[in-house]
Amino acid sequence: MEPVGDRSPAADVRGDTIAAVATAPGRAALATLRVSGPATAGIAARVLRPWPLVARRATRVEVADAESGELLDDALATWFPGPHSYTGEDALELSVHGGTYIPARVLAALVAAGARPALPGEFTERAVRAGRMDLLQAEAVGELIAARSRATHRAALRQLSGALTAQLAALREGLLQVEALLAYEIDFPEEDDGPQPRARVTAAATEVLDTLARLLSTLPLAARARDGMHVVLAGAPNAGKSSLFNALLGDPRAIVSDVPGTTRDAIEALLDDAPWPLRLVDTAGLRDAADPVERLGVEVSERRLADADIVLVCADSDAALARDLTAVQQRTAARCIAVRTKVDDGVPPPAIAIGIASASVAVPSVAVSATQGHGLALLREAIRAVACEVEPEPPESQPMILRARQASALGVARQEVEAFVAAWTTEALPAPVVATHLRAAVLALDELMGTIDREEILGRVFREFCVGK
Ligand SMILES: Nc1nc2c(ncn2[C@@H]2O[C@H](COP(=O)(O)OP(=O)(O)OP(=O)(O)O)[C@@H](O)[C@H]2O)c(=O)[nH]1
Ligand SMILES: [Mg+2]
Repeated sequence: MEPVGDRSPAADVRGDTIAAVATAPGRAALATLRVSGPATAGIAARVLRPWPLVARRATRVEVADAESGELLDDALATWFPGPHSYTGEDALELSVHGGTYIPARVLAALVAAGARPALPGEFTERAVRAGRMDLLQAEAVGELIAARSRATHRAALRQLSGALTAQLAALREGLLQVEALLAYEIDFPEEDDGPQPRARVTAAATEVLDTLARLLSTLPLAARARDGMHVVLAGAPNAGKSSLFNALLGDPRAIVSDVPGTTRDAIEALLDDAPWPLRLVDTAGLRDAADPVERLGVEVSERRLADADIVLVCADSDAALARDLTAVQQRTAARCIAVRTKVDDGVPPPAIAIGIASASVAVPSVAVSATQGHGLALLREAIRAVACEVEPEPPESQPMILRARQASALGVARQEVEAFVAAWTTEALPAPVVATHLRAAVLALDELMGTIDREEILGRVFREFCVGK
């Protein structure tokens, strides 16, 4: 369900029993309700027949209103006695018929039987409190639900598996190691030729800095996974840009007509692809338009061209393609793909290679027919290949920073370690004073992992969540 604004941070410490509809409202075959807390069995006994149920096995039940005895639904119930449940508490999941009426009535019956409607993210928050998952994994659950592309889905799954947690734990361990080396320096300052010379402290701290930098460098990748690669379709009016845009999407989103200057505004759509989703942008044809509205559209096209990662330069003749490719390259630093449009018989005209080669050898070229579907798969492949060059996919083993909260905590840790290294190498301050920077870096990581300032951080993280999750 949609996130709900207000969330009292202290509410969930009460240990009462919560209930929620976990699926989105509206017409649907099924809906799921969840109950969690110490009174779950008592509440289930009042609304379900039969009860008790075999643990962790979906069982067909009747759901009834305890007060009136009215039958509400024929449903499936699964009983998860704590601690072997999502939340770590006694929990129940009900799969009822969907729509708006039945889920609302069943929730009301659960509340009448003693449950409290759950706050956004309260089930996952309880899972964190019970140690069933850590805070970063809980954030990954939020990201997983919000995922709109293969790239964000993969990144969220990686974080859910604990990859980021493991790397942060290793970082923290590294910092403790530097602290230990430093403590030795503080205790035995005179032993210059001791086993832990100053350089070892510097080297250990620099290693921590490298790991921090590697993690922080993944933040733009998360944005890329979310926003996609900007692929702008450009060219002269009537070149077939909107037709190609629609054909790539498999959906007639943009208006197509034989009147040049049909598209006036940039139209965007997200097309999921690997390694990055593609943000396709159809634009107004580039020309010196007399019509003021069309001219505005051309200005928008020029702006979109400047911001593009990849431009599909579209033209329906070889001469126009060579000319427009040059024109586009003057307006943008983006990578270009030359697209010869309206090749309905599927055979690229022999001149295409020559025309493109004279403009720029590095530009891949593809011949397509939007109406017949020829060349579309090749074009997708060409876009994918260029996208991988613009932004290579991170290795599977590299966890990504997905949220601003994570980036800012790691940023603080990096600043502190940098300040430590600067002070330590210049020997500007006594060791115990320099050591405070290391402590501050450890605290930033602890806050990130949710091991300190827990109440405030949990409140902040789960405010963004859905009810029922
Ligand atoms: N035969 C054929 N006609 C096409 C193809 N693609 C586009 N057309 C036609 O070309 C004309 C222009 O197509 P659009 O997709 O509107 O062209 P555009 O580049 O978006 O034009 P503007 O928005 O005016 O800049 C329309 O009449 C389309 O039906 C194709 O692959 N084959
Ligand atoms: Mg158009």
